[in-house]
Amino acid sequence: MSAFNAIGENVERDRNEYTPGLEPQPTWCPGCGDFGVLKALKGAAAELGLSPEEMLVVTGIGCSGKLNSYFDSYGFHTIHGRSLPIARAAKLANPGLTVVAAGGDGDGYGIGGNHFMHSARENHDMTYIVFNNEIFGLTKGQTSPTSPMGHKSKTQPHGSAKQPLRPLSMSLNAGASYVARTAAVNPNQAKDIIVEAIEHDGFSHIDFLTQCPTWNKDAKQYVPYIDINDSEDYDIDVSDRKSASDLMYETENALNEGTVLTGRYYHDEDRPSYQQEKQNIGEMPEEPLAERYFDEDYEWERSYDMFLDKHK
Ligand SMILES: Cc1ncc(C[n+]2csc(CCOP(=O)(O)OP(=O)(O)O)c2C)c(N)n1
Ligand code: SF4
Ligand SMILES: [Mg+2]
Repeated sequence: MSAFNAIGENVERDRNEYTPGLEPQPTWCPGCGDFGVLKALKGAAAELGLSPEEMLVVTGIGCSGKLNSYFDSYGFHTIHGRSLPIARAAKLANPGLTVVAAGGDGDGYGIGGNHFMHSARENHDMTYIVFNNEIFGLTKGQTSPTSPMGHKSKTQPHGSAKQPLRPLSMSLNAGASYVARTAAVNPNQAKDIIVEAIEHDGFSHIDFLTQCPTWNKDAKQYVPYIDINDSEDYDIDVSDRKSASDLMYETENALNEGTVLTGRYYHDEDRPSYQQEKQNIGEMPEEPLAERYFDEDYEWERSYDMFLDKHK
């Protein structure tokens, strides 16, 4: 694929460039939806012409958290629920980096829910992919925040008595400026959505339905799916919050009843990102923070000397 990279060169990139030479092959189970995310992310990076050095993939803990081991770029495998604060710090320190944060539904909607809500509210410029398999996969199938009511698992043997969390509605209401849902069974749509999300300046949230054939037999494969942007049965204006909100609510109900709706729901192209707001008020440089530690000859300066000078 051909595209212009960050320094304006026309480069040809192939999705296989993001396959690490040294890492082991993915250890995900056969048929796992996580393979679909990896494939879509590689396709999106190639289409955007991003070199591995221009990207950072930050992950949480879970089967989903292994994503950055299998994708060749800068990577940071953090702790459970904490991918977003690390991703935010990296983006603030190096505004030129393309930052993708990723993790599971337990990771992002459970233990990391607070970070999710506030990253959306603050509109941090990054793409957040949540692998939503509606259970805790790595720890062998416990009920997660998105497990449907009545879902039986080892932790809820008589069926979950809780209503599932509504990830799209939560994201929109918290303030995300791009919200979409896709599914591993729809790799072309998934790739296109990741391209759009990365190109978007602000917090883009993708709820990515990833089947777990090992522990979540109930969820099946998320097929057949309906693309709300292509279907004649749906008429959505993605720039209109009310329209997005209504269809998200319907989508979340439909999933619990077995109908899989996917697509782009909301895209606000006008709202400045947190990084832009900080730059506008002069609180954030446009160059990477690390470059401040170079002297005129482009040699590293000792950072504490600079801090001492600053406080004299
Ligand atoms: C603080 C903390 N609590 C609990 C765990 C155990 N743990 C590891 S992965 C996981 C759940 C993973 O589920 P999810 O985030 O949905 O990812 P999946 O494996 O389904 O991709 C849990 C509870 C942990 N590693 N750290
Ligand atoms: S346990 Fe489920 S989510 Fe984890 S690798 Fe296997 S199929 Fe995928
Ligand atoms: Mg999960």
